[in-house]
Amino acid sequence: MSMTDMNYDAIVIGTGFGGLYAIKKLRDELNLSVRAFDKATEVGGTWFWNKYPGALSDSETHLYRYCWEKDLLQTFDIKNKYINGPDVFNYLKAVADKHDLRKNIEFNTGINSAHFDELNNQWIVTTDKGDVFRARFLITALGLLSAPNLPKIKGIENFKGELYHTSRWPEHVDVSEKRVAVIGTGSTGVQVITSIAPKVKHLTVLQRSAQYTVPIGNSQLSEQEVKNIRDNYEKIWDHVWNSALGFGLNETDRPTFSVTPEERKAIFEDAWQKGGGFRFMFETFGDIATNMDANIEAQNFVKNKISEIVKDSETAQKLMPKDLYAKRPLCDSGYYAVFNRDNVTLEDVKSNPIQEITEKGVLLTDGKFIELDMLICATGFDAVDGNYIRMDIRGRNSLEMKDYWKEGPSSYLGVTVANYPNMFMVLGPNGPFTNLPPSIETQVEWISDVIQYAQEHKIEAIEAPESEEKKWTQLCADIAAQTLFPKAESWIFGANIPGKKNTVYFYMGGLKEYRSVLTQVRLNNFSNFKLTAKLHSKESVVAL
Ligand code: FAD
Ligand code: NA7
Repeated sequence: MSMTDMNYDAIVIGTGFGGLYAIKKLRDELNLSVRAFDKATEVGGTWFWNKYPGALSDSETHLYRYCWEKDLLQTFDIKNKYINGPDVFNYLKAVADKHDLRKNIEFNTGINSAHFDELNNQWIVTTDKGDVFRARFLITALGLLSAPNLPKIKGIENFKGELYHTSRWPEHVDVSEKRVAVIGTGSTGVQVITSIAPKVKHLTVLQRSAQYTVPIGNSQLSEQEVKNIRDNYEKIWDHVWNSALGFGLNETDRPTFSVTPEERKAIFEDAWQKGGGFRFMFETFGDIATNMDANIEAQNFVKNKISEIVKDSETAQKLMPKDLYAKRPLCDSGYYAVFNRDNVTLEDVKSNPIQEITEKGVLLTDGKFIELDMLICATGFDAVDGNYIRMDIRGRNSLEMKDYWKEGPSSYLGVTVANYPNMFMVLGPNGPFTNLPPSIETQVEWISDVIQYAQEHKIEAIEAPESEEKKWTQLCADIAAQTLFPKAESWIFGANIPGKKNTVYFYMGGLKEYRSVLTQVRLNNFSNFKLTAKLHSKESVVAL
């Protein structure tokens, strides 16, 4: 490659929902030269990596896609209410094919470092193959649930059986007739456990925290239902853009205690029958996520269901969550009933922790040894900033991002970071907590607008001031504090990783409000950013 081949207008890292749209927008609408990179060997991001049995989106099929891709909506198969992992992967591959995006992507290529060159207002990006690329703009679509959390358990490296993390699931794994254990009972654990239980010889679930989960209510869509979606697409998305969560729900503000106990039970029961985790939390009552007493009502409803479903009372007791109902709401395809199977055992590894993993299996503290052929870690992710701090990212004055974010990550609008000019994040820290494709689209379109503005006004560097970043971080913290989410220990606040800063990682003000803030910044011509233009080879700051 010649030096000019290594110079681009924009570099995109990551080729999931975010990166693919960024390539298309910048290349096809702004006519920029774009180079994209992914460690993966194919597009898809989350859905390339998470090929574990039972992988399923819990956003409904017609909303877990791009709103702008209207042709594929008409032609791409919509089978079920919820789309499974392989079908999301196929959908994203179809998007890449249709728009010929692969020609801009270097697969199997990790980006090790990205350094800002202040003299030239460019990013210098180095791959794991040692190649160096330059670009004015850097778009980091690294994924917020993408850096695997591998549990540090004594002896895990000695295990001689098959060992997998769900987000690095290889093809052709056969679980049938094997003695399998799963560590982790989050969204992923719940899916993988429910899916493999009927196939394995014996399944041991190693549960640290019990979970509230409700039925997903997945079903095949009738031709008429698919037609309705296709015919009413604009209306459906209009509703999404004007909602807080972007899940297509009827978000209610009805208070839990505005109805009688009988009515309340009937409303919960109705939601249970209909299915959907976000529906159960946000379509039943408007205060479950904000009012402790309301939250307890929802907790009790699910706990009663556990008692009804699980036949063995000791197992049912172990499955009773101790925490608030204030993690990302889960849904399942028959999770609690799995524990009625003769080939499934539940171990509470909070009261009886894993002491050691040996060549042959797992040793618990009480001396019980579980012999295994396969150990599956459904132990989640170093979420949100995990992939950022794994990279060597340096901004002005060679400031390392992992140092800048030592006290917890910060951003302005979830997209930009002070001291890191011309770098734009998709789903960066303190971005919206929603069904994610609508937020990704919102951010990519805004990023494209900023870049277009910079190009048209000959601005070489655009950067969020620290004051705006501080205000945004405070706003995110204030909004989160009005909810119960910070009180439950989960990845949403960084509580799942030992040593990770327990702080705010999301803007919980809702999609509609978020979009309106972004629109306002754009209408004001990004005047609250530091915009640096190059005039007669002398730099001048044109707006502060
Ligand atoms: P990702 O899809 O995570 O893509 C990031 C890409 O960046 C990856 O391919 C990675 O390899 C690449 N990358 C990262 N660092 C580097 C580097 N240094 N060099 C090169 N490449 C790099 N969201 C929902 O809204 N609804 C759901 O139902 C839902 N279900 C989910 C289920 C699972 C199991 C998981 C893990 C996530 C789920 N999510 C869901 C969240 C999901 O991650 C987002 O919806 C969406 O797919 C994120 O897209 P993205 O492009 O931002 O990131
Ligand atoms: P989660 O929700 O972070 O769940 C991880 C699970 O793994 C959870 O039950 C953890 O218990 C458990 N875990 C993690 N480390 C350990 C160790 N060392 N020992 C025992 N158990 C452990 O990740 P998921 O992949 O399920 O879901 C993440 C998101 O992806 C999800 O919300 C969807 O948006 C998609 P803990 O609760 O910490 O006690």
